[in-house]
Amino acid sequence: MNIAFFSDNYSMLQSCIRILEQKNLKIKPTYFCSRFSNPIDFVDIPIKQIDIKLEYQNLIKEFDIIFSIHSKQIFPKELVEQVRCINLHPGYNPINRGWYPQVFSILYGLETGATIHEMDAELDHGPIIARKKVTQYSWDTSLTLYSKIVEAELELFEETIESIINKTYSTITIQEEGNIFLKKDFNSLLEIDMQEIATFEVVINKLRSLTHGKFKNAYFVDKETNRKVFVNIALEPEYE
Ligand code: 0FX
Repeated sequence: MNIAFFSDNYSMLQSCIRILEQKNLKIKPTYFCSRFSNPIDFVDIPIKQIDIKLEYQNLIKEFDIIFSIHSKQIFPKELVEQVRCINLHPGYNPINRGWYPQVFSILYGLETGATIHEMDAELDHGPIIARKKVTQYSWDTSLTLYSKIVEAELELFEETIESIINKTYSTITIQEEGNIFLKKDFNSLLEIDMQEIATFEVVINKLRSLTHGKFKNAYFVDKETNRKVFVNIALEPEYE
């Protein structure tokens, strides 16, 4: 069986490949990334950069299943209608479809988790094969929540991969459309308006939603020098 894996996230793809190897499945995998990635960053994974919009007709001929493992490309309607395309999403569909789901979950107090689903022409949409919620705490930041979500995604991948290959799974379809968050929604959060009045709860939630390791997300502009000053928050619950 010819299976394509589209990814723009090296560590996610590497973890999925490890799972495939452990299961010793009879598949012929091919790896693709988008122009948003540099194939060199995929180190040991032989990956080819392609534009899915230009190549989808060849993909239809060549592959039985196509996986999106954090691929930054939009899959064309013709492709998802003619080949079984499966998306591994770092959000709990349909609550947080789209970009950086955990950021918006923290910000708006939404549940989150991971979903593996058949793709249709809409973003992070289509019959759900399996989904898993992840527990959130008031001290989670984007990074700590994201790490738990990735773990849940890999568990889902491991639990469902055989049934996906053998097409023995069942799906559920959710009627509600849920929420979609886009990259521009994330970008619009980054500049802090120093004159805005808010409760500590709102401020702390906003800062923890934008605190993700070394990423420079939230910032204010220093009045004197006009330089951006990046802001992260450190949170530590007491021992139980
Ligand atoms: O690969 P990925 O984890 O996922 C993203 C989207 O969230 C997902 O919905 C989509 N299907 C996929 C194609 O792209 O994204 P990443 O590796 O670029 O970022 C991982 C996390 O890092 C993100 O959830 C938030 C954080 N981050 C990332 C960047 C680039 C930041 O906080 N700031 C940033 O500038």
